[in-house]
Amino acid sequence: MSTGTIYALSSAAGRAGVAVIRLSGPGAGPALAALSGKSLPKPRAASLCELAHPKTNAPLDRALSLWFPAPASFTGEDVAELHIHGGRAVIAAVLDALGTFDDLRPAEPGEFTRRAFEAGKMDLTAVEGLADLIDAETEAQRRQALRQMEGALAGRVALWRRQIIKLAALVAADIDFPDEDGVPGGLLGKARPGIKDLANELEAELVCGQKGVRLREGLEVAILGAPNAGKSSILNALAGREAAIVSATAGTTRDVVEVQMDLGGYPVTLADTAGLRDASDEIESEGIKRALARAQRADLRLVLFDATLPPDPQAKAQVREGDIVLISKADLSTDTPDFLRVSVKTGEGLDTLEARLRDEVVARAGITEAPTLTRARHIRALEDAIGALTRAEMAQEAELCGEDLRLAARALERLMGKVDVEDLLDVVFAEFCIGK
Ligand SMILES: Nc1nc2c(ncn2[C@@H]2O[C@H](COP(=O)(O)OP(=O)(O)OP(=O)(O)O)[C@@H](O)[C@H]2O)c(=O)[nH]1
Ligand SMILES: [Mg+2]
Repeated sequence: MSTGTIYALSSAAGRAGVAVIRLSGPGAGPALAALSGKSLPKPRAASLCELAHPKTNAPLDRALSLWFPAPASFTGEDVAELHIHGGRAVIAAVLDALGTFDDLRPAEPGEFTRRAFEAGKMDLTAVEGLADLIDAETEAQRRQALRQMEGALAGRVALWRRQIIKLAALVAADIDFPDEDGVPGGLLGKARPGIKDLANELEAELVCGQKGVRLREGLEVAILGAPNAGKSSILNALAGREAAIVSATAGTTRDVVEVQMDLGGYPVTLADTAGLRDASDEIESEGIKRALARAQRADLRLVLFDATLPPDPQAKAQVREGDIVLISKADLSTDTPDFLRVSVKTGEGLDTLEARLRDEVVARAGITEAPTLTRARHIRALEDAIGALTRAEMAQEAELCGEDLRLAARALERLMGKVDVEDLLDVVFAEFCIGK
């Protein structure tokens, strides 16, 4: 439980037109009154004030203040906001003045949001959605985070939980009236199809959930091929800048070179790697080891074959289902094999490659409109719920079935942060920066 009155700069650090300092807790009102030298302004209306240091009376800044009395505030407590000029010295002076109040202290990272959670203003998935919204770098990430913050995921989870509770009531009735319908265990038999349907629905959700997690974390695309096949040239062409060194010397790229891209709203990390061959050079061998490790964990791989050479056997051995196979340096050879031909010299095939990449990324991370799981934590909770539902469906006795349904409901409650949250909270809120 977080207590006392906290304050922090809630806008980004550094020079800006306006900076926002936020206070939350019982001391917020008295501090605002003392700094502005007048009584509290009308709730939720901007009011102009001259801020002065409470001890020395020296003027600090002319500011806008906002007053949100409890409980109608972000944290559910008394909240005051100061919109001051965003110069570093102004911010430092106002924070310094706030530090002179005995009952005020600087906020911990995420502490404002934590108070909102503890006041029941947000469930844990909404808190995570807010953290993701602040961190969102692409359009698709922003949409996903906003939906989650607005409770789309929580709404679905609550619906599933209600279904489980209904099924549990049916099973409990079976314990109380075991011979209902003249058939022993009749009600348990009635509950079974519902349990199975729900387990299937959650199972389908897991598949979408993997996409949600990928969208949140970003996808990895690795570029593989023989030395000199033109991998770095492709990376540079896709990135639109000279991120990696290109040269006619085979074995130029040693380390993994990464470029972050926004492909149609989806975040992608493109990784150029060392050309695959049996290298005797120690540094190059290490580079090849890294290339293979990267290829292993990549969501998608581009495998290049030089149009002027016979297909390289080591690169060929790497090709697996789902990879995009490319023929590079298409300008140097007119052969037309069945693969996508590209040339960075003439630009041939580059648009097609980009469109293909985008399609593949959308297929792996694309979310349509349904809210979805976005974190490993959500996936685990859902897997626990599915496990418990599957056991419940197979249970021969109503007591055992009821117990597993209870466990399934508990897994969903954990997802929303309603139970077993203590160790989770520190992890979730540590993602926030101070002032959020
Ligand atoms: N004509 C032509 N030359 C190309 C093309 N793409 C790459 N090259 C040339 O091929 C050579 C190797 O290109 P890189 O992009 O460095 O190849 P790489 O696969 O990264 O090579 P390593 O890092 O050594 O494994 C350079 O001289 C490039 O200019 C192309 O589309 N057409
Ligand atoms: Mg290279």
